Amino acid sequence: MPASILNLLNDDHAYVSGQEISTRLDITRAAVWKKITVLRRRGFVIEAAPSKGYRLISAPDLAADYLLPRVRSALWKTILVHDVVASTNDLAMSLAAEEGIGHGTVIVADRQTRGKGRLGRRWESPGGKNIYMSLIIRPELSPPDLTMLTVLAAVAGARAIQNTGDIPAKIKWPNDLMIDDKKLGGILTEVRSDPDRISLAVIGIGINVNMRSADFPGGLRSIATSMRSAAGHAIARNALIIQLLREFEHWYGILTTEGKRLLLHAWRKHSATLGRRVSVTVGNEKISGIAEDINDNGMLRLKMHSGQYRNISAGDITFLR
Ligand code: BT5
Repeated sequence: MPASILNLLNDDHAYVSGQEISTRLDITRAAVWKKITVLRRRGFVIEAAPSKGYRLISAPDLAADYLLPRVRSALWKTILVHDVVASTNDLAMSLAAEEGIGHGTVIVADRQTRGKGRLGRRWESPGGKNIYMSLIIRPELSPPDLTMLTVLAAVAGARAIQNTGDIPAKIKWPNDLMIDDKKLGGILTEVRSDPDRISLAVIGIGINVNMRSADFPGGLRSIATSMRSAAGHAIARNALIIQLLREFEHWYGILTTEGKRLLLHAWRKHSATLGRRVSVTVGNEKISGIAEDINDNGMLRLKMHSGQYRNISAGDITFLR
Protein backbone atom coordinates (compact mmCIF):
# COMPACT_ATOMS: atom_id res chain seq x y z
CA MET A 1 0.00 0.00 0.00
CA PRO A 2 1.39 3.46 -0.84
CA ALA A 3 0.10 4.50 2.60
CA SER A 4 2.98 2.72 4.23
CA ILE A 5 5.54 4.68 2.24
CA LEU A 6 3.80 7.81 3.46
CA ASN A 7 4.33 6.58 7.02
CA LEU A 8 8.06 6.47 6.38
CA LEU A 9 8.54 9.76 4.51
CA ASN A 10 8.63 12.49 7.11
CA ASP A 11 7.32 16.02 6.99
CA ASP A 12 10.74 17.36 7.95
CA HIS A 13 11.84 16.70 4.33
CA ALA A 14 14.55 14.28 5.47
CA TYR A 15 15.71 11.68 2.96
CA VAL A 16 14.80 8.04 3.50
CA SER A 17 16.86 5.59 1.47
CA GLY A 18 15.27 3.26 -1.06
CA GLN A 19 16.97 0.40 0.77
CA GLU A 20 15.36 1.36 4.08
CA ILE A 21 11.91 1.60 2.51
CA SER A 22 12.41 -1.71 0.77
CA THR A 23 13.51 -3.40 4.02
CA ARG A 24 10.84 -1.81 6.21
CA LEU A 25 8.01 -2.66 3.82
CA ASP A 26 9.52 -5.96 2.75
CA ILE A 27 9.26 -5.19 -0.97
CA THR A 28 11.84 -4.96 -3.79
CA ARG A 29 13.56 -1.70 -4.77
CA ALA A 30 11.65 -1.87 -8.08
CA ALA A 31 8.38 -2.10 -6.16
CA VAL A 32 9.40 0.94 -4.09
CA TRP A 33 9.99 2.91 -7.29
CA LYS A 34 6.60 1.82 -8.64
CA LYS A 35 4.81 3.00 -5.52
CA ILE A 36 6.65 6.31 -5.61
CA THR A 37 5.48 6.74 -9.21
CA VAL A 38 1.87 6.08 -8.20
CA LEU A 39 2.12 8.64 -5.39
CA ARG A 40 3.59 11.24 -7.74
CA ARG A 41 0.74 10.69 -10.18
CA ARG A 42 -1.64 11.46 -7.33
CA GLY A 43 0.07 14.80 -6.74
CA PHE A 44 2.65 13.97 -4.08
CA VAL A 45 5.89 15.83 -4.78
CA ILE A 46 8.66 13.37 -3.90
CA GLU A 47 12.28 14.13 -4.67
CA ALA A 48 14.68 11.29 -5.48
CA ALA A 49 18.43 11.74 -5.04
CA PRO A 50 20.70 8.90 -6.21
CA SER A 51 22.79 8.42 -3.08
CA LYS A 52 20.31 9.67 -0.50
CA GLY A 53 16.93 8.21 -1.35
CA TYR A 54 13.52 9.85 -1.32
CA ARG A 55 12.04 12.79 0.47
CA LEU A 56 8.53 14.16 0.60
CA ILE A 57 8.29 17.78 -0.47
CA SER A 58 4.53 18.22 -0.44
CA ALA A 59 1.28 16.28 -0.39
CA PRO A 60 -1.91 16.90 -2.35
CA ASP A 61 -4.80 18.37 -0.42
CA LEU A 62 -7.08 16.02 1.49
CA ALA A 63 -5.30 12.70 0.98
CA ALA A 64 -6.54 10.25 3.61
CA ASP A 65 -3.40 8.10 3.48
CA TYR A 66 -1.27 11.17 4.12
CA LEU A 67 -3.49 12.47 6.93
CA LEU A 68 -4.03 9.28 8.89
CA PRO A 69 -0.42 8.43 9.82
CA ARG A 70 -0.04 12.01 11.04
CA VAL A 71 -3.00 11.88 13.41
CA ARG A 72 -3.45 8.16 14.06
CA SER A 73 -3.90 7.67 17.75
CA ALA A 74 -5.94 5.97 20.41
CA LEU A 75 -8.88 8.11 19.24
CA TRP A 76 -8.61 8.57 15.47
CA LYS A 77 -8.60 5.29 13.61
CA THR A 78 -10.16 5.97 10.21
CA ILE A 79 -10.30 8.95 7.87
CA LEU A 80 -12.64 8.81 4.88
CA VAL A 81 -12.21 11.52 2.26
CA HIS A 82 -14.88 12.21 -0.38
CA ASP A 83 -14.86 14.57 -3.34
CA VAL A 84 -18.50 15.46 -2.94
CA VAL A 85 -21.27 14.53 -0.50
CA ALA A 86 -24.63 16.05 0.41
CA SER A 87 -23.53 16.67 4.00
CA THR A 88 -20.68 15.05 5.92
CA ASN A 89 -22.90 15.07 9.03
CA ASP A 90 -25.69 13.21 7.25
CA LEU A 91 -23.23 10.70 5.82
CA ALA A 92 -21.58 10.21 9.22
CA MET A 93 -24.93 9.72 10.93
CA SER A 94 -26.12 7.15 8.41
CA LEU A 95 -22.80 5.27 8.31
CA ALA A 96 -22.75 5.16 12.10
CA ALA A 97 -26.38 4.13 12.44
CA GLU A 98 -26.63 1.66 9.57
CA GLU A 99 -23.17 0.25 9.23
CA GLY A 100 -22.00 0.60 12.80
CA ILE A 101 -19.03 2.76 11.78
CA GLY A 102 -17.37 3.44 15.04
CA HIS A 103 -15.88 5.81 17.50
CA GLY A 104 -12.94 7.72 16.07
CA THR A 105 -13.97 7.90 12.43
CA VAL A 106 -13.48 11.14 10.52
CA ILE A 107 -15.35 12.01 7.34
CA VAL A 108 -13.97 14.81 5.19
CA ALA A 109 -15.40 16.20 1.96
CA ASP A 110 -14.01 18.62 -0.58
CA ARG A 111 -17.51 19.89 -1.38
CA GLN A 112 -21.04 19.56 0.02
CA THR A 113 -24.19 19.96 -2.01
CA ARG A 114 -26.46 20.27 1.05
CA GLY A 115 -24.12 21.45 3.77
CA LYS A 116 -26.23 22.35 6.75
CA GLY A 117 -26.14 24.65 9.73
CA ARG A 118 -28.45 24.60 12.74
CA LEU A 119 -32.24 24.73 12.39
CA GLY A 120 -32.16 23.65 8.76
CA ARG A 121 -29.98 26.55 7.67
CA ARG A 122 -27.60 26.21 4.77
CA TRP A 123 -23.80 26.02 5.05
CA GLU A 124 -22.08 27.33 1.92
CA SER A 125 -19.72 24.53 0.88
CA PRO A 126 -17.95 25.17 -2.45
CA GLY A 127 -15.26 22.71 -3.62
CA GLY A 128 -11.47 23.04 -3.63
CA LYS A 129 -11.26 25.65 -0.88
CA ASN A 130 -12.49 24.81 2.58
CA ILE A 131 -12.83 22.00 5.05
CA TYR A 132 -16.05 20.20 5.83
CA MET A 133 -15.62 17.36 8.26
CA SER A 134 -17.60 15.24 10.68
CA LEU A 135 -16.21 13.38 13.65
CA ILE A 136 -17.96 10.24 14.86
CA ILE A 137 -17.69 9.78 18.59
CA ARG A 138 -19.38 7.37 20.95
CA PRO A 139 -18.77 9.44 24.01
CA GLU A 140 -18.64 8.44 27.63
CA LEU A 141 -20.77 11.43 28.56
CA SER A 142 -24.24 11.92 29.95
CA PRO A 143 -26.78 13.89 27.87
CA PRO A 144 -26.51 17.16 29.86
CA ASP A 145 -22.84 17.22 28.90
CA LEU A 146 -23.65 17.13 25.22
CA THR A 147 -23.03 20.86 24.85
CA MET A 148 -19.47 20.19 25.98
CA LEU A 149 -18.76 18.53 22.63
CA THR A 150 -19.58 21.77 20.82
CA VAL A 151 -17.51 23.69 23.36
CA LEU A 152 -14.67 21.24 22.77
CA ALA A 153 -14.88 21.44 18.97
CA ALA A 154 -14.91 25.23 19.16
CA VAL A 155 -11.78 25.29 21.33
CA ALA A 156 -10.06 22.77 19.05
CA GLY A 157 -11.10 24.76 15.97
CA ALA A 158 -9.93 28.11 17.33
CA ARG A 159 -6.58 26.69 18.43
CA ALA A 160 -6.05 24.81 15.16
CA ILE A 161 -6.74 27.99 13.17
CA GLN A 162 -4.33 29.87 15.41
CA ASN A 163 -1.60 27.21 15.09
CA THR A 164 -1.95 26.73 11.35
CA GLY A 165 -2.43 30.26 10.12
CA ASP A 166 -1.25 32.34 13.07
CA ILE A 167 -4.70 33.89 13.08
CA PRO A 168 -6.31 34.88 16.39
CA ALA A 169 -9.61 33.05 15.95
CA LYS A 170 -12.32 33.59 18.57
CA ILE A 171 -15.39 31.65 19.60
CA LYS A 172 -18.82 33.20 19.47
CA TRP A 173 -21.27 31.31 21.64
CA PRO A 174 -22.51 28.74 20.96
CA ASN A 175 -20.94 27.41 17.78
CA ASP A 176 -19.26 30.06 15.65
CA LEU A 177 -15.59 30.58 14.90
CA MET A 178 -14.83 34.21 14.24
CA ILE A 179 -12.15 36.63 13.16
CA ASP A 180 -12.77 40.31 13.80
CA ASP A 181 -16.47 39.61 14.38
CA LYS A 182 -16.82 37.87 11.01
CA LYS A 183 -17.70 34.21 10.83
CA LEU A 184 -15.17 31.80 9.37
CA GLY A 185 -16.42 28.55 10.79
CA GLY A 186 -19.34 26.79 12.37
CA ILE A 187 -20.01 23.64 14.36
CA LEU A 188 -23.05 21.42 14.19
CA THR A 189 -23.25 18.65 16.79
CA GLU A 190 -25.91 16.00 16.32
CA VAL A 191 -26.55 13.10 18.68
CA ARG A 192 -28.48 9.91 19.18
CA SER A 193 -29.13 9.34 22.85
CA ASP A 194 -30.42 6.58 25.04
CA PRO A 195 -32.29 7.87 28.11
CA ASP A 196 -29.20 8.49 30.19
CA ARG A 197 -26.32 8.22 27.80
CA ILE A 198 -25.34 9.73 24.47
CA SER A 199 -24.88 6.70 22.24
CA LEU A 200 -23.53 8.51 19.21
CA ALA A 201 -22.37 12.01 18.49
CA VAL A 202 -21.51 13.47 15.11
CA ILE A 203 -19.60 16.71 15.37
CA GLY A 204 -19.63 18.64 12.10
CA ILE A 205 -17.04 21.35 11.57
CA GLY A 206 -16.92 23.68 8.58
CA ILE A 207 -14.07 26.17 8.25
CA ASN A 208 -13.58 28.65 5.43
CA VAL A 209 -9.95 28.15 4.55
CA ASN A 210 -9.14 29.54 1.11
CA MET A 211 -12.47 31.11 0.15
CA ARG A 212 -12.21 34.66 -1.18
CA SER A 213 -14.72 37.37 -0.52
CA ALA A 214 -16.10 37.05 -4.06
CA ASP A 215 -16.82 33.34 -3.48
CA PHE A 216 -19.47 34.11 -0.84
CA PRO A 217 -23.05 34.74 -1.87
CA GLY A 218 -23.86 38.48 -1.64
CA GLY A 219 -25.73 38.18 1.66
CA LEU A 220 -22.76 36.65 3.44
CA ARG A 221 -19.97 38.81 2.06
CA SER A 222 -20.07 41.38 4.84
CA ILE A 223 -20.48 38.89 7.70
CA ALA A 224 -18.25 35.98 6.66
CA THR A 225 -14.52 35.58 6.15
CA SER A 226 -11.82 32.95 5.65
CA MET A 227 -8.37 32.08 6.93
CA ARG A 228 -6.91 33.19 3.61
CA SER A 229 -8.51 36.63 3.88
CA ALA A 230 -7.21 37.02 7.44
CA ALA A 231 -3.70 35.67 6.80
CA GLY A 232 -3.21 37.25 3.37
CA HIS A 233 -2.07 33.96 1.83
CA ALA A 234 -3.35 30.48 1.02
CA ILE A 235 -3.49 27.92 3.83
CA ALA A 236 -2.85 24.16 3.45
CA ARG A 237 -6.02 22.26 4.28
CA ASN A 238 -4.05 19.13 5.28
CA ALA A 239 -2.19 21.08 7.94
CA LEU A 240 -5.42 22.49 9.37
CA ILE A 241 -7.09 19.07 9.51
CA ILE A 242 -4.08 17.54 11.27
CA GLN A 243 -4.02 20.34 13.83
CA LEU A 244 -7.76 20.14 14.38
CA LEU A 245 -7.78 16.40 15.01
CA ARG A 246 -4.80 16.63 17.36
CA GLU A 247 -6.37 19.49 19.29
CA PHE A 248 -9.70 17.68 19.46
CA GLU A 249 -8.06 14.56 20.83
CA HIS A 250 -6.07 16.55 23.37
CA TRP A 251 -9.17 18.29 24.77
CA TYR A 252 -11.31 15.15 24.54
CA GLY A 253 -8.74 13.40 26.72
CA ILE A 254 -8.86 16.23 29.22
CA LEU A 255 -12.67 16.31 29.25
CA THR A 256 -13.05 12.58 29.78
CA THR A 257 -10.33 12.19 32.41
CA GLU A 258 -10.17 15.46 34.30
CA GLY A 259 -13.63 16.94 33.73
CA LYS A 260 -14.75 20.25 32.32
CA ARG A 261 -12.78 22.86 34.24
CA LEU A 262 -9.73 23.20 31.96
CA LEU A 263 -11.84 23.04 28.83
CA LEU A 264 -14.15 25.80 30.04
CA HIS A 265 -11.09 27.82 30.95
CA ALA A 266 -9.74 27.45 27.39
CA TRP A 267 -13.14 28.36 25.96
CA ARG A 268 -13.26 31.55 28.03
CA LYS A 269 -9.76 32.44 26.84
CA HIS A 270 -10.83 32.22 23.21
CA SER A 271 -14.26 33.73 23.67
CA ALA A 272 -15.42 36.63 21.53
CA THR A 273 -18.62 36.77 23.55
CA LEU A 274 -17.93 37.23 27.23
CA GLY A 275 -18.29 40.66 28.71
CA ARG A 276 -20.12 42.00 25.67
CA ARG A 277 -23.60 43.46 25.29
CA VAL A 278 -25.56 41.02 23.22
CA SER A 279 -29.01 40.28 21.98
CA VAL A 280 -29.87 36.57 22.04
CA THR A 281 -32.62 35.17 19.84
CA VAL A 282 -34.17 32.05 21.37
CA GLY A 283 -37.02 30.84 19.19
CA ASN A 284 -39.34 33.85 18.85
CA GLU A 285 -37.93 35.56 21.90
CA LYS A 286 -35.19 38.20 21.92
CA ILE A 287 -33.34 38.85 25.16
CA SER A 288 -30.59 41.37 25.62
CA GLY A 289 -28.02 41.85 28.32
CA ILE A 290 -24.38 41.20 29.14
CA ALA A 291 -22.91 37.80 28.25
CA GLU A 292 -21.27 37.09 31.61
CA ASP A 293 -20.09 33.51 31.37
CA ILE A 294 -20.86 30.01 30.26
CA ASN A 295 -21.81 27.50 32.91
CA ASP A 296 -20.76 23.89 33.42
CA ASN A 297 -23.20 22.71 30.79
CA GLY A 298 -22.02 25.18 28.17
CA MET A 299 -25.09 27.36 28.70
CA LEU A 300 -24.71 31.10 28.26
CA ARG A 301 -25.18 33.01 31.49
CA LEU A 302 -26.80 36.28 30.53
CA LYS A 303 -27.16 39.19 32.91
CA MET A 304 -30.32 40.92 31.82
CA HIS A 305 -30.99 44.64 32.18
CA SER A 306 -33.21 43.87 35.16
CA GLY A 307 -30.13 42.56 36.96
CA GLN A 308 -31.48 39.01 36.90
CA TYR A 309 -29.59 36.14 35.31
CA ARG A 310 -30.79 33.70 32.75
CA ASN A 311 -29.06 30.54 31.51
CA ILE A 312 -29.61 29.91 27.81
CA SER A 313 -28.89 26.55 26.21
CA ALA A 314 -29.24 27.46 22.52
CA GLY A 315 -29.78 30.59 20.50
CA ASP A 316 -28.24 33.10 18.14
CA ILE A 317 -26.24 36.04 19.38
CA THR A 318 -25.99 39.49 17.86
CA PHE A 319 -23.35 41.78 19.33
CA LEU A 320 -24.71 45.15 20.44
CA ARG A 321 -22.55 48.27 20.46
C1 BT5 B 1 -23.40 26.60 11.78
O1 BT5 B 1 -24.75 26.75 11.77
O2 BT5 B 1 -22.60 27.51 11.87
C2 BT5 B 1 -22.93 25.17 11.65
C3 BT5 B 1 -22.20 24.91 10.37
C4 BT5 B 1 -21.67 23.51 10.31
C5 BT5 B 1 -21.14 23.16 8.96
C6 BT5 B 1 -20.47 21.81 8.96
S1 BT5 B 1 -19.61 21.50 7.49
C7 BT5 B 1 -19.40 19.86 7.90
C8 BT5 B 1 -20.69 19.39 8.55
N1 BT5 B 1 -21.62 18.91 7.57
C9 BT5 B 1 -22.71 19.68 7.49
O3 BT5 B 1 -23.67 19.51 6.70
N2 BT5 B 1 -22.61 20.70 8.38
C10 BT5 B 1 -21.39 20.61 9.14
P1 BT5 B 1 -25.53 28.09 12.11
O4 BT5 B 1 -25.02 28.66 13.40
O5 BT5 B 1 -26.95 27.77 12.02
O6 BT5 B 1 -25.07 29.10 10.98
C11 BT5 B 1 -25.59 29.02 9.67
C12 BT5 B 1 -25.51 30.42 9.09
O7 BT5 B 1 -24.14 30.77 8.84
C13 BT5 B 1 -26.20 30.57 7.75
O8 BT5 B 1 -27.57 30.85 7.92
C14 BT5 B 1 -25.44 31.74 7.13
O9 BT5 B 1 -25.91 32.97 7.64
C15 BT5 B 1 -24.04 31.55 7.66
N3 BT5 B 1 -23.18 30.80 6.70
C16 BT5 B 1 -23.52 29.83 5.80
N4 BT5 B 1 -22.46 29.36 5.17
C17 BT5 B 1 -21.39 30.03 5.66
C18 BT5 B 1 -20.00 29.97 5.41
N5 BT5 B 1 -19.44 29.11 4.55
N6 BT5 B 1 -19.22 30.83 6.11
C19 BT5 B 1 -19.72 31.69 7.02
N7 BT5 B 1 -21.03 31.79 7.31
C20 BT5 B 1 -21.86 30.95 6.62
